[in-house]
Amino acid sequence: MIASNQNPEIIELPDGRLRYIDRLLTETDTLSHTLKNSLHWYQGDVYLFGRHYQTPRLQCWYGDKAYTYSQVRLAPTPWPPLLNQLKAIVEEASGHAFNSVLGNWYQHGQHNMGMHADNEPELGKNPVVAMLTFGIARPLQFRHRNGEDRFTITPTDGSLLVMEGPIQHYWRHGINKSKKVTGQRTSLTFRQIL
Ligand SMILES: [Mn+2]
Repeated sequence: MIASNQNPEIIELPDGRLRYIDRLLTETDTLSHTLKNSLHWYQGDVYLFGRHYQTPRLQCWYGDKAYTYSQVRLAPTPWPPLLNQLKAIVEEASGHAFNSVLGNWYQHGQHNMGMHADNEPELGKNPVVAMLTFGIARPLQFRHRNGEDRFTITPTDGSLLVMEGPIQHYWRHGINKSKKVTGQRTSLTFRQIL
């Protein structure tokens, strides 16, 4: 893994902002392999509309404080050294501090992430979420709550995408299922829990 020093591309959306660094990390194969093999991945359980569902992807969670995600409480978990190292790189590149990370592992095209906003109260007023992507690129869809504005970005291997400003209030984001997907994607989404 090599961390580069690049200026981010700034994407101004109505009511939100993204910053994107295309190749923050290069030579990610070993890193990606290690993350898949060493982190504590599990099939998550979400509670929506009065029912429990298995998440259609694997997840992992590490953080200094408890976090409630889709009404499931995640207990504080110590950081493995590799994740600490990645956290430091992401903090340096984004200019924000983080104390938790939620990982997602999309093993095939039927794994997806429904449209949602990362707007839990413990993330504060304007949550900053910084996403590292490994593996194949899958489109991340953004939909404004006004029902009109849309935006799609396809974060590539080794990229960093930072969501900031009021974006979590006005926009939802998600990853669709696709029959065309030919490989696996993992992401690490760093957050600051207050
Ligand atoms: Mn999210």
